[in-house]
Amino acid sequence: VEASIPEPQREAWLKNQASGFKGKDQFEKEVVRHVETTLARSMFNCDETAAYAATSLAFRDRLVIEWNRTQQRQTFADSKRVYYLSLEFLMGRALDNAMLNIGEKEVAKSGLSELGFRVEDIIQQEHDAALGNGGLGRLAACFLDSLASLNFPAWGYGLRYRYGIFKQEIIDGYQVEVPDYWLDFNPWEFPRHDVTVDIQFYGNVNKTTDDSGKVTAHWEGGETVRAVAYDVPIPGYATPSTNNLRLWSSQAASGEFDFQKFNSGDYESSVGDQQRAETISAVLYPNDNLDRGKELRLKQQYFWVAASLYDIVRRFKKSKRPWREFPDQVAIQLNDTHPTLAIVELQRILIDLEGLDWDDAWNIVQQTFSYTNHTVLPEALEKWSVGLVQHLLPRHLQIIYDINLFFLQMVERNFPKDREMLSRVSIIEESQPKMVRMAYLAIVGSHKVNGVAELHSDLIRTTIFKDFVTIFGPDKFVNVTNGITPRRWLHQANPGLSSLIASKAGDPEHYLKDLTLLNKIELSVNDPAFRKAWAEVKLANKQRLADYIKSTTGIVVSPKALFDVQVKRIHEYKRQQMNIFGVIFRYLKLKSMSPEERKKVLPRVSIFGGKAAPGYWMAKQIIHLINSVGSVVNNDPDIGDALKVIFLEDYNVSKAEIIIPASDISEHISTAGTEASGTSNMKFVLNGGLIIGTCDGANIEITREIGEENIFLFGNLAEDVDDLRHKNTYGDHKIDPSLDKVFNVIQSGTFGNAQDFQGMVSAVREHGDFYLVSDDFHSYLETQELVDKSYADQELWITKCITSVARMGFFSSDRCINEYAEEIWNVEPLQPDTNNGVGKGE
Ligand code: NTF
Repeated sequence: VEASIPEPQREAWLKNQASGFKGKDQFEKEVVRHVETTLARSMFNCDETAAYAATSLAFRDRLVIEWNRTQQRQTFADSKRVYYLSLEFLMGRALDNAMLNIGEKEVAKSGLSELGFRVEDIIQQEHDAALGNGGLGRLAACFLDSLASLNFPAWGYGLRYRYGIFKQEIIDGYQVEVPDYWLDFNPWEFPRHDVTVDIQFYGNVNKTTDDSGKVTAHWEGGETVRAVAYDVPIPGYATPSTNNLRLWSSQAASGEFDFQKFNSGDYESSVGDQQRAETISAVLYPNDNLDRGKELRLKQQYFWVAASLYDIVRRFKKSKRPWREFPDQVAIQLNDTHPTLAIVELQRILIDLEGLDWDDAWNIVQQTFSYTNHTVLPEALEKWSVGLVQHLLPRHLQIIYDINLFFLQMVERNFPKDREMLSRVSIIEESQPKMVRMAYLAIVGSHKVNGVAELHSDLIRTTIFKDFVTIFGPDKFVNVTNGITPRRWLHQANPGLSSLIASKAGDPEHYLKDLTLLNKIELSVNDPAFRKAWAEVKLANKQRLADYIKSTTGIVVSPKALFDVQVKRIHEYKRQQMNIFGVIFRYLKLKSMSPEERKKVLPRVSIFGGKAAPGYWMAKQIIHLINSVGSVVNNDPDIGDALKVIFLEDYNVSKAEIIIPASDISEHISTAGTEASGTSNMKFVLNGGLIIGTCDGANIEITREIGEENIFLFGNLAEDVDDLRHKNTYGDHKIDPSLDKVFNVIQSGTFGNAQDFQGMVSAVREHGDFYLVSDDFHSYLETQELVDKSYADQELWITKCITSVARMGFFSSDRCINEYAEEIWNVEPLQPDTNNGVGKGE
């Protein structure tokens, strides 16, 4: 590209190259310039919103320059790229992260202070980018941070929802959903009105035969919707590498409304097409671990997948390489089954549009894709009715049938004796109506399938995907245990702890890039000064949360109390109901004590947070019970500080950054075998909190790393769950006596109308207790008592915390991304110093 520009012009460009601010003075100059010109304001009316806008724009200028250079470098190197396809990216705020990753937070702090602002206040002006539900979307965001920090050439592809996950308000103890319109001012995205793809839906398929007898399918007619690219720069930490997240927005293909209708006076329907097209990317589906099979969701999936593949293929074709080299240039990771149609779409492009033979095309497809499974819950495994796919994507359904046919023929050849295997593994479920099993399609079309923690990967190999291990062999199924970015989840969320760690583990630029260096702090575990500083950091973080609780709920909690936190999506399998039943049990115990006895107990603050999917009735009931218990307990004069119950509304990424560093103990108490990994468990331990949890997901590997003396494990094991469920339904289901007591109190109306909570009680008492709340309750209460006892010995507690943090290095998402790169993608980083002649000019 560069060589084609004549020398004199080239010189003029290079001489005038943009550079962004350097140092505090230039930073201030840029902020003032943006206030005065971009925002058309002045020092007399620059409020915090305007200061946030100007600061972001100054940082954005810096980002864009490195972003352009990185993209040029990657284009020039033409090496293999990773494409991470995810329907969710739960990014949270960008400004603080940009400051830290670029390494200019101190400059911003002193610059803003000279202009009359506190950097903390300015950061808080930003609206979270909440394009995700929970762990799956946040994992995608952590991966983007690691990919850029490790200099991998990688793009994320997603949807630019106009409304992210709803905002939660708690009114009279009930969840109320409020739309999250977050795009009012978003300096972090760049609309690319020149990067568009027209996406087809509906229509029909015609086949033609040429002279040689070759049959070609043509997908014709139907509706067209335009995808417009919006790009978001993703800065790496302590590296100039800045990757791209491309989010697609939908609009009417004509770009305008129907003039004919408009001119004939039919104003309302004239904008109909436009509105229908815009609906596709309008809103994120608010379900976590649940598949609802709605047509609009399938439209979202195809819209996003088709636009992304078109983009990827367009980039590949520029290199003029033969098609067989496609998998050497492109690795596509499917984040859950949501983008599985990409497998079908690439096959369609190769055979229908590029004229490849089926087998050659299919080889390319399989080598290109890999699939991550994030759940074994049957209600979350995606299936689409054949009728719906046929209607919306007629050509794709034909290809799915062909994929299935060739796959089943192979299975039949290799396993002729197992006739039932065919119906078990068929991509088409022969139900009424027939369904396309997306996970099976994803497995068949990928070269690797991974689970997200060891237990989970074992479970998918031995249960839901067992037959596929037999068919494809065990090497196709691998484990990559999840990780979290220590930049956001330690350095940014907990600056106090980060600098204390840095005093032992070396500067942040070092240990945040190689988190195993944390083990150095274990040498100081007995150093009194270090321990004292450690306790002070925790207390300050708890004070910060106590202030936040006071300002949002009006409730005063003591930072000296034990902070017990459960923040995550509300779900029966995550068992917030067990937690609140435990809180009620504690309350009853306190009530039965004499005032003197009560004074001796260790005060506890039970903190909850999390959203319920709007249609998830039981989850909403759980929220209601937590709030109802809170209003009784918090206002009971007998109880005082001994117990407080707090529900923090609208839990999201930026609130997590305040809550997590303040926890003493956090709860990760899913029924064994249901939580694929969990990632907040890692965040809590990394921030010097201990955890109480079941033998589930990544809890098991956390235990292995930090030592079982440093974690409070309880409850039945995954291998016993089936038998227990069977016993609960068909055998003698005796409720745990303590739980029975709790239920009786709920039913007596102590926490308001007993009818309101009947569903939660009868799920356990009468409907088989599917989540084993009663089976685990005794062990849960005992372990909570052990937590109290352990906390009373502060010296031992701090030892446990320091030791645990020291041993958490494994859970960096950098480790995780390196495993994907090596075992699944076969890609290498592109070092920013290997400039290849582009991007120079300093
Ligand atoms: C979630 N899965 C799991 O429930 C979590 O345990 C896990 O930590 C995250 O994925 C990230 O791997 C889902 O949200 C889904 F969609 F698969 F149900």
